Amino acid sequence: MSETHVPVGIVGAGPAGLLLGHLLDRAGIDSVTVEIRSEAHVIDRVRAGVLEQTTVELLGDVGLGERMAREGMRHEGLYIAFGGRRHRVDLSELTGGRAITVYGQNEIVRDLIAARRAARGRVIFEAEDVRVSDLESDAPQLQVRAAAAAETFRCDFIAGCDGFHGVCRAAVPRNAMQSYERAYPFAWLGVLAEAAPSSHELVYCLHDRGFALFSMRSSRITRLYLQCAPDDRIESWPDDRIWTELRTRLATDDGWSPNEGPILQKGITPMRSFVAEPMRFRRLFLAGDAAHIVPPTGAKGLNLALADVWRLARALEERYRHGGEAGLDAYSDAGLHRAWRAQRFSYWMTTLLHRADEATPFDWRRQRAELEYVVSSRAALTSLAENYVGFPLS
Ligand code: FAS
Ligand code: PHB
Repeated sequence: MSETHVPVGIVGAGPAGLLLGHLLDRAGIDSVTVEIRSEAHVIDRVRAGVLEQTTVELLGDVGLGERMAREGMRHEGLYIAFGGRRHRVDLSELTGGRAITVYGQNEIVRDLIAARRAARGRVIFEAEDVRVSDLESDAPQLQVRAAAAAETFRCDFIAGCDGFHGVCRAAVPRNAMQSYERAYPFAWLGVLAEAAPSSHELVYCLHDRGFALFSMRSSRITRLYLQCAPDDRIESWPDDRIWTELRTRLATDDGWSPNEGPILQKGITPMRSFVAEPMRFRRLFLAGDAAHIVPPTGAKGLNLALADVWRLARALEERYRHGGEAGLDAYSDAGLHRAWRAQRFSYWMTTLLHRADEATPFDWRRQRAELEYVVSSRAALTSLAENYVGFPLS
């Protein structure tokens, strides 16, 4: 077993872990990233698709914007549909010119891995037996077994970027962290279809039969979601049933409906809200889904994860350059402020646009009245738009 010192040990090579390694490298701070899955798996995993303007600017500022600028799709608006009608939300007009960009999370991960490789950054894929320990000491340990060799890294700091089911949060003593959680009585069935998107902007839809979302990945690939039961199994959703349901829920009086085509990928995602407080235990810092989960209705998860590591990298740079701990000490409060604001918005979008089985006729009529208010009030539209395009980093 070899033991090496490295300033920062990063657990998880999702968007948060990879971006942190990249930002630290630009600041001249050495790190090692360990990931249990293969490189191909983390690249092919289909997840987020909507980037806040703030995220696009951040990636552009750190040399990761070239392909995104070429292949990403800037959207200045989106649609909210109900009662058979689409209502356009002019994000740009309502926010002084800000917008979102549609660019797949897996494309960001591909760009990040290429950047790590170009910088000869240490990213260990298919790591086994990943453990963090000695968290109460000034030199926490990160242990991995890779390619049958065991390795121990003595770190100054560990960044837990290992998602909701990772080892880092689980390693924090129970009495040192409080968690807040809400599980939703529905899930999302997501599909990737080889079909040219029939709308240039996203369509969020509430139908009597439940929620549906029309999104995209490119001029050839449509991304679609529909609300299903939390315990639904993908086997009970053959492709023709999926298209019948999407056609029914998304069709609008003006004759718009999604183009159909071969389904390339499909999966079911549970819906939950989760926050762990604080986002730090001694020299372990949690970032992204390891610290907080939002339901994807507000398209905030990835954006929050990247904002966390932007903040953590700045704090570590301050620590290594000037010896200051102020940024590290402020990391958790600043992260939780942004996370709870995104939790509020994501909860609101989720309850606004999903059909809850236990809803009473009163709840259903009130939900409809809320939708009618939102699409007819400039104040409500502005609130939706500013939350959707995202707030400046802080
Ligand atoms: P990730 O979960 O992406 O990465 C964590 C990594 O850690 C993984 O690669 C995992 O394999 C690894 N890991 C786990 N345990 C480990 C261990 N013990 N040792 C080493 N490595 C370990 N967000 C948006 O902003 N916009 C959207 O449109 C959007 N849509 C979504 C749609 C779906 C279907 C889903 C599921 C999520 C969506 N999200 C969206 C949220 C999503 O993108 C997450 O927030 C994002 O992946 C978080 O990134 P990370 O924190 O890096 O966590
Ligand atoms: C996506 O394109 O995958 C997507 C878009 C908007 C969401 C969630 C996911 O709210």
